Amino acid sequence: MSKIIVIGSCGQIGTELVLALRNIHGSENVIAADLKDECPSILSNGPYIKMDILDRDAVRSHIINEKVEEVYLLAALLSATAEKNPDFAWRLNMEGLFTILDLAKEGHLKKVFWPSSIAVFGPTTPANQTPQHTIMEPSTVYGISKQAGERWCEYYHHKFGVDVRSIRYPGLISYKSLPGGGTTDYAVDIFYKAKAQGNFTCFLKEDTELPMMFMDDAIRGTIELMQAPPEKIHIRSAYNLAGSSFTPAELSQTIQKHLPDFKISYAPDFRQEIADSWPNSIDDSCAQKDWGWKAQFDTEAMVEVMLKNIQV
Ligand code: NAD
Ligand code: AKB
Repeated sequence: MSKIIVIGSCGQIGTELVLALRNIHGSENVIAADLKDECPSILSNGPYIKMDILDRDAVRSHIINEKVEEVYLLAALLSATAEKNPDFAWRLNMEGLFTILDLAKEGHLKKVFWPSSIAVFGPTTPANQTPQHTIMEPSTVYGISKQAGERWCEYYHHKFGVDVRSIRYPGLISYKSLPGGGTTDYAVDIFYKAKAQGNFTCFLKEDTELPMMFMDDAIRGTIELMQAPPEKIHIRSAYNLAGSSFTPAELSQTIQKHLPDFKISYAPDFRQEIADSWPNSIDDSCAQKDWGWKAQFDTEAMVEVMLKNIQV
């Protein structure tokens, strides 16, 4: 059985992705790796290694010595954190990608997954049903790093035959792990505050529509993309993927169907400008056509599962 490593495994996506991959490939074959000293107890059913993606030599040695064949590279700074530390965000988000793409180019890896984001789009992009191929002038350091990363993934595929695959994730909503510094994080926090205290102050304006997705769909989409035969993957930058789009006001109305006394108020901060530069909704017809993608959770279904599972 070939080995898989998930780098950035202790974050919002990594936690759930490691669990899903271990279910498919066996716990001992999926290595969780992260900068953190210890992994969350939820991942204690398999191997964990402390790894800094910026330590190129250590990453190379581990992957080559352990005969790892598939990498999921999730370590990054997200949009809000990146704006506070642009130099480091650029370094972290780009250097790690080159380390992994180079290992693949040298023949050490068979497949690479590296996530992109709706942040590749910018204020000049058509905001509604944003197409796969369109104007991309991102205005955040995070978006610039993701757009550059997409270009490099495509380049390594075309020039060197690297089997790298990617998705432009929307804002992800989950209850098993918390988000780590993004602009869409409000759409997770709102559930904790709704259950714990019955009210929530949102850092975005009430009418800020953004593309979102429930984590189960994101994990399934990631695995389906990685399992698809290479001849079906026609896009080697990153695929648009859509779940459901909503505003903070619409999300709070859906929550109120379950918790009628829930109240929301608004205090927009620096993240409003980031959100205003992103699309309202996404056209994912290329992913549907190429490898059969289809979201399963709409906003109502997502809200029901979140409220049922969040413990406060
Ligand atoms: P996260 O912030 O929750 O997790 C990132 C993990 O990377 C953390 O556990 C952190 O400790 C680890 N990490 C940071 N620096 C590291 C380093 N130097 N070496 C090793 N590990 C390091 O992020 P996430 O939400 O899980 O996102 C994962 C990827 O998916 C990122 O590339 C992100 O841009 C992308 N993405 C996420 C979303 C989302 O809504 N969560 C949406 C679009 C794209
Ligand atoms: C963020 O808000 O930064 C992320 C993303 C959409 O990339 N959730």
